[in-house]
Amino acid sequence: MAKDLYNVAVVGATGAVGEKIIQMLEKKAFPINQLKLLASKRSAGNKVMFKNEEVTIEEATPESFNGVDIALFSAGGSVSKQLAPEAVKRGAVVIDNTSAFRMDENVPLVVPEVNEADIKQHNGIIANPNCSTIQMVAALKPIQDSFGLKRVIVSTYQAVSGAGTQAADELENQSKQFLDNNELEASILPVKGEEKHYPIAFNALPQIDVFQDNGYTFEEMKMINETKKIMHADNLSVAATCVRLPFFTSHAESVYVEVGNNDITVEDLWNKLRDAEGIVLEDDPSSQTYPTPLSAANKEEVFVGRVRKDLDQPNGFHLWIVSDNLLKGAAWNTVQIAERLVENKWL
Ligand code: 25A
Ligand code: L14
Repeated sequence: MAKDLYNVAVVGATGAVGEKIIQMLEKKAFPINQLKLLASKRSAGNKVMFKNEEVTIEEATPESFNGVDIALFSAGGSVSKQLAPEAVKRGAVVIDNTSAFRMDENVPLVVPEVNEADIKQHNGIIANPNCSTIQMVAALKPIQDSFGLKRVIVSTYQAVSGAGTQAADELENQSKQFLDNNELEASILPVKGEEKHYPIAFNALPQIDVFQDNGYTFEEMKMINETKKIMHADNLSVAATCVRLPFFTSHAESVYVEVGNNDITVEDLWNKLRDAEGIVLEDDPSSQTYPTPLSAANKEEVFVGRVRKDLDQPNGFHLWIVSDNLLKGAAWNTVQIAERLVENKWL
């Protein structure tokens, strides 16, 4: 049977996530007729290889989307707010990697292993969740389905690449400065546009994205609100503390959950996690087996280890969840949504 082919645009093609999207489209042999690579004026004219052919980066404008079937956005929230409606107006379906539309009730927020069917409800825009949220809900879904889920408390250990290519460059430069006994120059992290910047090299920063009036950061509120939306669980208690650490790739998370009853064992959780789509269980203390940011980098799956029963709370468990923030956390989840969109003919 002949496959339909689609005209696909990548917005933010030169960014940390955009580059990975291009790689995943090629790796997964996504059915592409024409690929348009869009970025800001700064990058227009640069060339990128796709399937052994050169593609020239163009400046993203409303007219760029004429004839585009699927547009994958990863150029920041303000670009999405401005250009995603223009793409939809021209007949494209947008899969958006920014926080611009995630909590809009007319926009499905999707992790295919968790809520694939929500894609069908789209009105032109489908949102890709926050990276830390994606890996957590992917691992919690099989637990929710089998045992119920009442409470989640998460602390994250997040890579610099989530904040873009400039943040990754900053870690590299500061690491050299530190080892050379020079002063550390900080101008990007914790948040590019904010007044104060702190060094990330050999440090830990308890701020990812901007502070909200309630004392939580926006990254923490994204984890709280998006988890409830994706898991269809308005009554789930969720608390988050998000911390940036000095490594380039993969987010790690220490997650405490309370399940629906007191009789569940670690073996019960292992069995469900072992069988779950997209999850790899790496959990054997006797052989020091557990995932780390380096071991998860460049892999598509979500890795889970250190599953323990709480010593005081009979329905409480602790888990360690690690995944590549630019792949399952962003580019792979986006391309996966695009795959499900075309396979199910939900375009
Ligand atoms: O606004 P937000 O939501 O907080 O997002 C902040 C940043 O997070 C990244 C992305 O950074 C974004 O800018 N990001 C987005 N979604 C993400 C996700 N899901 C995510 N990170 C993790 N998970 P980035 O630097 O990796 O990528 C930026 C991309 O967007 C393109 N772009 C910027 N403005 C645009 C635009 N595209 C279209 N129209 C616009 N108006 C950008 O292209 C890049 O592809 P570029 O040509 O501007 O960038 C080329 C090189 O220039 C560097 N650079 C970026 N910003 C500046 C800059 N250099 C100087 N000054 C700048 N202000 C980049 O390093 C890039 O390599
Ligand atoms: O909301 O700075 O998808 O690491 C995730 C990564 C926002 C920035 C999002 C970071 C982005 C965040």
